[in-house]
Formats: sequence, structure tokens, C-alpha cells
Amino acid sequence: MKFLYPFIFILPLLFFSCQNTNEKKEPEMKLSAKEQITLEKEINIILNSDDLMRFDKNILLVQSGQKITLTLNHIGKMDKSIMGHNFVLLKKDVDVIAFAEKAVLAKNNEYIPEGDEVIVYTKLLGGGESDTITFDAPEKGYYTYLCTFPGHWGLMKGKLVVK
Ligand SMILES: [Cu+2]
Repeated sequence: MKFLYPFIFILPLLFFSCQNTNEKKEPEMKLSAKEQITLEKEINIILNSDDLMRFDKNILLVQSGQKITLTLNHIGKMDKSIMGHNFVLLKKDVDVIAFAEKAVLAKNNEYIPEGDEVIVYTKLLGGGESDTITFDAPEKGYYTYLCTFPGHWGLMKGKLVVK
């Protein structure tokens, strides 16, 4: 009988872990009434960045045709020469790795390379600085945004989701 004891403990664990994975497959996407109202016509987005090389949001949800006002804050203290951050929104299907490599070479233009890959971008910010940009949401789809300061995009990137 002794050899059965481990199974008695393991079986309930298996059962509960299966239940958990089922829950993870269906994330809650319901919006409250208040959020649905703010998804009309215009939307204000505040995106924070910090000295730990992070954006505080990895997904920005908007609707096609909405007018977006986006404020990027650098809430850290470090100078932009060592911990500079920007928000650069790329067109669909841009090769992010190739773009980021090209951006590193564009130091004289705040790491915004020449070309037609970019929809919109902010200034390069140091600690305590902010920049606000306004643009129209592009057509439905998923768009990558990133910080193009050298070495940052691996951690500092996300998706603009246009519904
Ligand atoms: Cu950065």
C-alpha cells in the first residue's frame, strides 16, 4: 500500500494544474462600460519608461480611426546619453531586428533611421522628461513599438493593437 501514497497526493495536484491552464487559455477581455466610452473617437495613452529599461505597458489597445494622444514619460533619473528612451511605432510587417540594428547607427538623429518603416515617434527622453505625440490609429492589426536606444528594444517593446 505504501507505494500508492505518492499518487494520492499527485492526482489532485494534476487535476488542479489542468484546471489552471484552462483558465489561462481564456483571458478576460471584457471592458467595463467606462472603458468602452473612452474607446470612442479619441484616446489618451500614458506610457511610462524608467531607469530599469522598461515600458510599463506591453499592449496598447485602440480602435481603428481613433485619434491617439500618447505621452511618453521617463520617470527615471538617468541622463538620456546613457538611459535614453523613445517610443517608435513601426508599420506592419517591418523586420524589427533589422530595423533596430539600423537605428543604432542613427545616433545623430536620436536613433531614428532614415527609411519608411516608422509611423510615428517621440523625442529621445532622459530622466524626468516627457513628450506627447498625436496620431490617427492605423488600420486594424498589430503594430510593434519599441525604444530604439542601443540595446533597449529587447526589453522595451510592445504591440499597438488596433481593433
Ligand atoms: Cu530606451
